[in-house]
Amino acid sequence: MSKTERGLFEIYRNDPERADALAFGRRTGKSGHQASRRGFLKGAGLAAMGAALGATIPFARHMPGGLVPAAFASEHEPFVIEGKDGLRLLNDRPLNAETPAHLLDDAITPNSRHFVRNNGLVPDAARAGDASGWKLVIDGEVDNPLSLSLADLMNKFVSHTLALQVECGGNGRASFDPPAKGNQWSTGAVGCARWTGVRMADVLRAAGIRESAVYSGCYGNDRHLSGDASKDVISRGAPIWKMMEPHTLLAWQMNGEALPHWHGFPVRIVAPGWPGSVSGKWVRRIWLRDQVHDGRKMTGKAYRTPAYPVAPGEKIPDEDWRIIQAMPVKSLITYPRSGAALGVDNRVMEVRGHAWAGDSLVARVDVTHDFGATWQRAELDTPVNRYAWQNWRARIRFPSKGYYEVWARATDDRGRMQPFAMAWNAKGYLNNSMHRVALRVPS
Ligand SMILES: Nc1nc2c(c(=O)[nH]1)N[C@H]1C(S)=C(S)[C@@H](COP(=O)(O)O)O[C@H]1N2
Ligand SMILES: [Mo]
Repeated sequence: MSKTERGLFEIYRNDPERADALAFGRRTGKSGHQASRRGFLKGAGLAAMGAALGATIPFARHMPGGLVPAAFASEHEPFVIEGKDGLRLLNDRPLNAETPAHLLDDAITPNSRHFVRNNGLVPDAARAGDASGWKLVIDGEVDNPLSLSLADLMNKFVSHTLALQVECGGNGRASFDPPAKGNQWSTGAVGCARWTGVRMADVLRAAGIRESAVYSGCYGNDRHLSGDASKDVISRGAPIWKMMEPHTLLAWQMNGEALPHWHGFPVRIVAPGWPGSVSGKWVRRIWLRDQVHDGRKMTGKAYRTPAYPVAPGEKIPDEDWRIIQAMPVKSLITYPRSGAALGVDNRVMEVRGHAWAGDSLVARVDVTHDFGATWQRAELDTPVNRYAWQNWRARIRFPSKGYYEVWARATDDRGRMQPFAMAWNAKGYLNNSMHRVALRVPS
């Protein structure tokens, strides 16, 4: 499985025949059909697109030029990943796997469906489920450095259970045009599990956090891909105020079970609403710093975006890169599954999903079934607790048979809204463009 798989948009532009083969490629190969599908976006036009979709497009007049129908997003074969169900594998070493949108339909993401983003290799003790040798050190800008066992964490502090959403900073990277290098996450590097643990703030206070502490630095027990034990895999952190928020946890349970080895057994940080990379797994040390942490993947361009919008290829001076903090407002359609057909006598359908907004609240979600010409407000739930994603649903009436797309667009409580297409950035972070699903209404 290649890391450099490109977005369909770019492939369509450069090589429409290959794009068609990718989008339609069926291993059984019905060659008669393939011929009529070739490069239709290059000129064969609407009739060919309708033929390829197997339905006419009632709202074709609203379709933006060059739009690649969501029905063409390639279907990947699910791989078998221990403890996981139906995830799409991006990489096996390190393991990177995302969840197809329709498998994220649950209000709380089950362990078997939570995405995995590893930068290195799972520690052996985690794989064996052995916490006996595990310690967490809190040091740096503290009066009273601590070394805690799992039993210390469980017994000396009050535990809390919260539903918290974690999203990789690179989620959505696959739909950047031109493509951005890195794992080609489509929409599935996000989840909202119930995490049990202690407040990071309680532990930092017990360590006698000093006024001089401004930033955290996290170190984990995972192993560098090179096998070199002196190399850190990743060591990120956040301003102290984020660590002191009551929703930032040191968690040892995920949905009522010990943390699965993929997710940081025995203990991980959960710093919700920020790039997932701040939620350090297999944590062994939290170093409080009197400056911005400069560990691996904190410096340079890692998890940073330019301070202003840039054109592809533009050079950005080093001092103009900013560390990503809260993730942007976003939504996902988890039902129906893209590509679904409605029942024969049924032109009304409930569409539903989740929405979240970094450290803000989602204020509204709107849906469209006519390529954005008209919008309908969805019913939106409040979160079960702060930093949980919010569920929404809408009933859509489709006026006639044909091909439709449903798009969802969330707006946060500061008026920030998801764009149709996100401005490009070199590292492919923060893509919160609207999620689209393809639907067919039969005659
Ligand atoms: N020690 C360690 N912590 C880590 C990582 C890692 O590779 N090593 N990956 C980070 C990244 S980039 C993300 S998006 C989240 C993913 O968490 P998950 O695998 O539990 O979904 O873990 C973060 N914590
Ligand atoms: Mo990530």
